[in-house]
Amino acid sequence: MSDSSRYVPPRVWTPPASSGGRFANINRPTAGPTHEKELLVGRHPLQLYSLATPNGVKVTVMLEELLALGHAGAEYDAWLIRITEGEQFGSGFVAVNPNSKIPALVDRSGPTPIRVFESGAILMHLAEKFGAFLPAGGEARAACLSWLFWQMGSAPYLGGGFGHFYASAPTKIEYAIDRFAMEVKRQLDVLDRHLADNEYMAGGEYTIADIAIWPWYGALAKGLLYEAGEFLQVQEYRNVQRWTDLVAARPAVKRGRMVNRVMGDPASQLRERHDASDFDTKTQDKLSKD
Ligand SMILES: N[C@@H](CCC(=O)N[C@@H](CS)C(=O)NCC(=O)O)C(=O)O
Repeated sequence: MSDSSRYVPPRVWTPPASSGGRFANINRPTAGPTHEKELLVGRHPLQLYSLATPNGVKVTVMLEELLALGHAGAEYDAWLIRITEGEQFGSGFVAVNPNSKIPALVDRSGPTPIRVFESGAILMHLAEKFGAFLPAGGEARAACLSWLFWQMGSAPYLGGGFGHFYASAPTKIEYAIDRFAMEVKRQLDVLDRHLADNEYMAGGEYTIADIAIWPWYGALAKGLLYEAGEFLQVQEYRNVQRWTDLVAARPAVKRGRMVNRVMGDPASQLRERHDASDFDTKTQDKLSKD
């Protein structure tokens, strides 16, 4: 790797042998599959291919919320995609998501399967399909969609910007960390001011805006992302703390965050979910006793 303070970009960029950093092995400058691998299909109408990162958790929380409301059509199989092993580049996954990123959903409830990728699109697809967690119209719908798309535009500065340079990059670059810490603190303040006057993101009602924002900014507020709680003084954002606790207390949220999880307490890891009873019988602590 070159000394970044002396780096002069050449006229034409060529990929380095290794860019360093924690995710260097999955970075490449081209799209498309790297190998043949079909996706498995279970018995439920909805097939999810994912991992319990913040983007993945949005969808499993949504599905668990829909099931909790009694929508049997939201039954799902959640298959594990290990992105650090390059499984997002298998031919079957790329056919569902040409962008090779989790989460990806195939809705098999109709005559022809419908593929949906991008977590925001998946949340909207499910909300519209079941008529839930997306207000029907007026100010509440506009607020819900505004905050949903705020999350889609903002989180890359948190993950790809701040998280990358603070926690994953091979060298600590003060300029980059300052730039993205500034932006992330600004984003937390945006949320904090809004949540001072609103119980949930879209007003009085829990919606897909909360479901999208909580896995990123709730985790950040609790110091669970990038071990950056003290660095960013997250406890100062009192209204974000209140809302984070409110969302975290929901039973469907507690279940949704366990699905496709491969890290942490074994009792919190339900690596694949194919039945509601799996939460009681198939978590890693139970499986490893077999
Ligand atoms: N905007 C996308 C982001 C998805 C995304 O970045 N997924 C990451 C995990 S959180 C991923 O699959 N990364 C694998 C890779 O970049 O190769 C969404 O909201 O669905």
